Amino acid sequence: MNEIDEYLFVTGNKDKYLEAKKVFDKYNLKLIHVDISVDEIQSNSMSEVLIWKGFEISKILGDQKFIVEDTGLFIEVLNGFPGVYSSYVFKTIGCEGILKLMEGVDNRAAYFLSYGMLYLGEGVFKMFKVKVDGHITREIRGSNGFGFDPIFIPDGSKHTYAEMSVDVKNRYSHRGKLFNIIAEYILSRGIVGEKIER
Ligand code: ITT
Repeated sequence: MNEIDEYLFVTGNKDKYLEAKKVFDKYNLKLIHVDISVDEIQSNSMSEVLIWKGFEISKILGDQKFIVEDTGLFIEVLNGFPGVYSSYVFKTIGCEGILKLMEGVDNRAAYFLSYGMLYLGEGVFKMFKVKVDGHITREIRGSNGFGFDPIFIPDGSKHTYAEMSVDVKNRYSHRGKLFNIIAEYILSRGIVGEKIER
């Protein structure tokens, strides 16, 4: 594989990388894990936070092509909480805390929302967005995955993400779908081919 087929995935979360890599492998695109921390702005807009983060990272990586992704879990009965605060809420109250907040609540509807930013160098980027509907369980189920995986069942399945292998989770999940769309975009635009011809 030529080095110009490589894309960097900038994330502090190794599990996110492993899921995304499995999708890119399928397309023969090479995804490399890079962990770079940059200051993040506070905003209710996930895409705004992501664009800011992407541009901060581009100052460090120069014209290398990279992907950043931001995900949140939005629970209907909690007016979208934890949403943009998912990372903080997971670290503080975790899955158990969410289940406690929802004790005795019948409306379990929730969704994962993921934004992906593909940075192509020279200030050019593309944003992608995927939403996956599902519901919150009444108890912790499964031990695979990470984050809110043990309490989220995507529509179309009877299992939580934490009861699925990475391959099965990728078939249902926000991240699986997002990286499929990004890979298809890269290949359909011939971005790899364009670079090779130079
Ligand atoms: P980055 O460095 O890529 O930002 P992160 O772990 O902070 O890594 P996000 O901001 O995208 O990732 O996600 C916010 C939180 O949402 C994260 O800490 C998890 O608890 C949860 N989360 C994200 N993706 C998830 C998934 O696929 N399954 C379960 N929980 C997820």
